[in-house]
Amino acid sequence: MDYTLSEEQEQLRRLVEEFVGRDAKPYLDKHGREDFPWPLFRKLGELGLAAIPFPLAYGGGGLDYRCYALVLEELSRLGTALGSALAVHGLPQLILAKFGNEEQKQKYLPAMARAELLGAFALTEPHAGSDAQAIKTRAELRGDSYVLNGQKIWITHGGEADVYLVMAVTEKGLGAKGISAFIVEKGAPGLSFGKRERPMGLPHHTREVFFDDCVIPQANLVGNAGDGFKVAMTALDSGRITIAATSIGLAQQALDYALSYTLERTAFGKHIAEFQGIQFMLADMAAAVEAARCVMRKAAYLRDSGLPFNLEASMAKLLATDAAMKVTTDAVQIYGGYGTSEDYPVQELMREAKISQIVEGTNQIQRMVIARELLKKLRQ
Ligand code: COS
Repeated sequence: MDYTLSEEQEQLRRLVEEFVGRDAKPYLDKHGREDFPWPLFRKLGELGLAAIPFPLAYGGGGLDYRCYALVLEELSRLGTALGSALAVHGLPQLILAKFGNEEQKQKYLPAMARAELLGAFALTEPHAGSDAQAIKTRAELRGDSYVLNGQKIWITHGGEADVYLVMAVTEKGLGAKGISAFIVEKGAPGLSFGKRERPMGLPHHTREVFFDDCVIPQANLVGNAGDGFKVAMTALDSGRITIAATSIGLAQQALDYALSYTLERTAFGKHIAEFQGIQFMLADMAAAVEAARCVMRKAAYLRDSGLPFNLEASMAKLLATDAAMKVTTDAVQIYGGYGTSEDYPVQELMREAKISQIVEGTNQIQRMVIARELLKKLRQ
């Protein structure tokens, strides 16, 4: 496994760096982060960055997860506004690419790759977050339609997205085997959205999603009835690599801000970079970012090689988001009072780091997955 970037990867990184400097940062500085940044998302499509690891045959980039992670990391130097949008858009793409039938792939994947359609992933419910099997949204087959009733919460891109990958119960009492996955298009009768939620550190657009006798064609079932839990877990395994990548990008940015600041700010007649207390903080921050990056790249490498990777993906998510929390908190500390000011960027990065420890499986869930995998290996 090679930790250096190939020429192709370096070109890709530079393409994203230029996009961030030329388009994304000026746009977000001007318009803020409250609303979904549609022009930037469309631009990602034009640049061929909206479907990096998905099949060429359906308009995707056909690149590997290491490239995808690299793009997400570089984008997330802006904070996670755009990186997490791309990562979330990737969950329904992954599910359709892996479990969708030919008709579903043709219908959605090319348009999602061009960023003409935005995707969302709808699993979480008010009483079912970590315990994903406990979802209550029902889907009943009536004639040649499914009728959905229930509620989802904290849905990133809720109300904005065109294509929702929704997990719902098709047969009660079967636990995981009673859950199925569906495509619900925006505009489906009986689909509506709640008010905009304002989770700390997620810059834009999560909403509740309601299904009130929501009618969708039977053809919108993805995979077989009863496959939905495995479909969702499979997507989250890969999603955890992407959350690790976005967290590493924002942690690296916080570290870079802190490093520069220590050479600007003076105290007691010298730059604060001269104080060993500050130097030790910088060293620990850099070590945490680099360690997380190595594990994240290993998880991506295993996935690219067709090897089991969910243990490493959970480790990467755990280490990267904890590193992001530590590094951004220390960056605020190094900036002192200014670090808490909205006029400086590091407090926002710290807020974003906090939510990264919760989304796509809390870090307690990652520990459960890691321990299960370790014990499974021992029992084999
Ligand atoms: N990939 C494929 N299949 C998986 C899987 C995975 N990663 N994890 C579990 N499964 C399968 C199991 O093999 C089992 O199938 P069989 O009965 O055929 O063996 C089935 O799914 C049920 O598995 P299990 O009993 O282990 O499920 P649990 O309810 O114990 O849940 C955890 C497992 C906790 C790992 C799961 O609920 C989880 O990841 N929760 C967090 C959800 C999350 O990330 N939410 C955030 C949403 S997006 S912001």
